[in-house]
Amino acid sequence: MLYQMVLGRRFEEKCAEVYRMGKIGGFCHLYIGQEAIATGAMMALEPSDMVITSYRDHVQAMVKGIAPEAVLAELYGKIGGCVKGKGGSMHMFSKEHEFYGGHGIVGGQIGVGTGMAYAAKYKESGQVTLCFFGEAAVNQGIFHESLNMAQLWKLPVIYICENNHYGMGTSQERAMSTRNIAKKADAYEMANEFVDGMDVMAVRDAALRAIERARNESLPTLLEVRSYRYMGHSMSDPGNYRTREEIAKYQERDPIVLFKDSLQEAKVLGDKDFDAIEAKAAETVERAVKFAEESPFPPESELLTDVLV
Ligand SMILES: Cc1ncc(C[n+]2csc(CCOP(=O)(O)OP(=O)(O)O)c2C)c(N)n1
Repeated sequence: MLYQMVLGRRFEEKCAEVYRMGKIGGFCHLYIGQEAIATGAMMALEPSDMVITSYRDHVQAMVKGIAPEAVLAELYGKIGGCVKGKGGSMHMFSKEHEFYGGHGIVGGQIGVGTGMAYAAKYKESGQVTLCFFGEAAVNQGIFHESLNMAQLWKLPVIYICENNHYGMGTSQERAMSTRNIAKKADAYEMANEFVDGMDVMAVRDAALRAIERARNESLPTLLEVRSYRYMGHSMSDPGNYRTREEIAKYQERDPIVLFKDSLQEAKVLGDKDFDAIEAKAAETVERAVKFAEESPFPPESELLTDVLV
């Protein structure tokens, strides 16, 4: 889990670097600060379980098993990308890895994820669905419609609200009448939990409880996982709506540092082990950059394949 978080962080730092060099075009939303959520929740899944998320999807895609090379090449718009360079940053996808996007419409994936869980139940496949979204998506009607149906139809789905406190430049306080998102599930008599998103083990434990409920009882759960994004909403956001002090306050509880310290305290991780993790992550990122740089752009013949027209 520590390696996955470090890889996610170093990968996205590289994304920011190459974005500024003009290698990546269009939107690019980074996950830096939130790594413990994808890592803790998704590493508790079976490989056959399904995941769907929003546009902040690079780290989720890698934790689900999509190669960093394929994620970075996708960001570059190259043919070696996981969707042949046609999706870009917001639309990572791999049926092979049971990873169903990457969605740009805020909250849109909540309805699709609920449908995926319905399909799994109908087909008796035994798969659990993890559906990630931000706190701003909770104000969308589809969140409420989906939770109602999931509880009514007893669907094996886990809704993970990644509460990073801001929807673009709007703070949660300015947009939502209540602070407590987990409790919204009470309206549907759905199990719910509040989770510290800076603590990867707390996320994993809560995810395991929800996964067991989904797999063994076919019941949904809403997890509100509180975290913070260190970067702007996207690469084009200078983030003037929050202070340096506020960012620094959250960085004091950085999820990677917290987990590393707890492993060192428990004497299961030495300094050299951590250096080896950093070195492996750096090497993996460099390999991904080389692959993305060398991968060609899609040929013209690809223009109309895999595209709904
Ligand atoms: C239906 C819809 N409305 C508005 C937007 C514009 N928009 C893009 S991201 C965003 C903020 C979403 O914030 P949140 O759901 O909390 O996720 P986060 O970006 O914090 O991960 C908005 C309003 C959109 N993409 N879709």
